[in-house]
Amino acid sequence: MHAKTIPEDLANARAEFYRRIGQLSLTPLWEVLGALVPPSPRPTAAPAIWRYKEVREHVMEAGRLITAKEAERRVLILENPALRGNSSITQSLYAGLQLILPGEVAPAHRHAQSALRLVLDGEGAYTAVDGERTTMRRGDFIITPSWTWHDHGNLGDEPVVWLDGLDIPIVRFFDAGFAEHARQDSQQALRPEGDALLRYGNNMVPVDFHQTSSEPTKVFVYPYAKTRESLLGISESDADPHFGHKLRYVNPSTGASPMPTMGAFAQILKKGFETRPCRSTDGTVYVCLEGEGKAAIGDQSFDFAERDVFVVPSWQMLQLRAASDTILFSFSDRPVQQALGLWRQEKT
Ligand code: GTQ
Repeated sequence: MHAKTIPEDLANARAEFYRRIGQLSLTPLWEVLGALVPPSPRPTAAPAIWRYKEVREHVMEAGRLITAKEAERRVLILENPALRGNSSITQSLYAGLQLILPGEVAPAHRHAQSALRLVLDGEGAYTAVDGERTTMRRGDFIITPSWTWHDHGNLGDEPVVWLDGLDIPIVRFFDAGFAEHARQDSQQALRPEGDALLRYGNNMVPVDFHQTSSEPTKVFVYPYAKTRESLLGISESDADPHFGHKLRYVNPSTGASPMPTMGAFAQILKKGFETRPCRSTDGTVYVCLEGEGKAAIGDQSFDFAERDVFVVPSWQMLQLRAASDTILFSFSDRPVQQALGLWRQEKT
């Protein structure tokens, strides 16, 4: 409600009324309506960037202070500076940098929360999902859908770091979180590496396999080599003024997002390209996989380089400029908002 001047005795009567009804856990809507039903989104999340060259040494220091097994997951959470203490990068999403050292195992567990990984640094690690391993290569996009068993390990000789994206705040919002530890740290291999891609990832699926659009894909790895091939292959054609060349990852058997709660995207911006400003209601986490550039987010501006992570809160105008050929990965809660009829985008 707008602050109007009202007679003092009326103001006192109201205040006394609020106090009295407060004892019955009642509160007047008219004092909060404007904040509850704003004319446009007012995200509490702030634009922010985590520069890999600054955070890497701290991720490595965590590796000297705690083992992957003791930590269960050795992760430094990327906490939005305006949401400290919430383990959130946006209102609905969690992100973190996970480290696994040579010889280590992050023991098998499963949970209601869905996770995605984007491999940033190092070689030789694997993730196993429901009995199948996949080698983690830089830029690979790997998913562990809700309630799938997953463990990570490092068979190589260098530290491996990836970005985790989870729907932790969404599941927390619904108070719908469950989790379980497996009896064994590493899952028994039920299928050879590559099996899921062969069965579900080659524009074919098993003959009697059908899914609804809310089911996650069985394709749990989207190799960067394929993503890159597509982006580079189309990059000489006309660019979209707002997105450059931008593709979304799909569940190939439904066309929906790989998992129901998080959508993921990859785009290429050629050297010197500047996108026109655009905003959408899905707060989005970006990762620079190749190249470098500048991201203008609302009234702030960030220079980004390879492996940097930055966050664009809901309804903040985003304008990207590529200083060299640049490939960006991004993820958001877009499929949730679309399923609920809430998602909006504005191009200017
Ligand atoms: O790899 O299973 O960053 O369970 C947070 C929670 C990673 C994981 C996170 C998790 C994981």
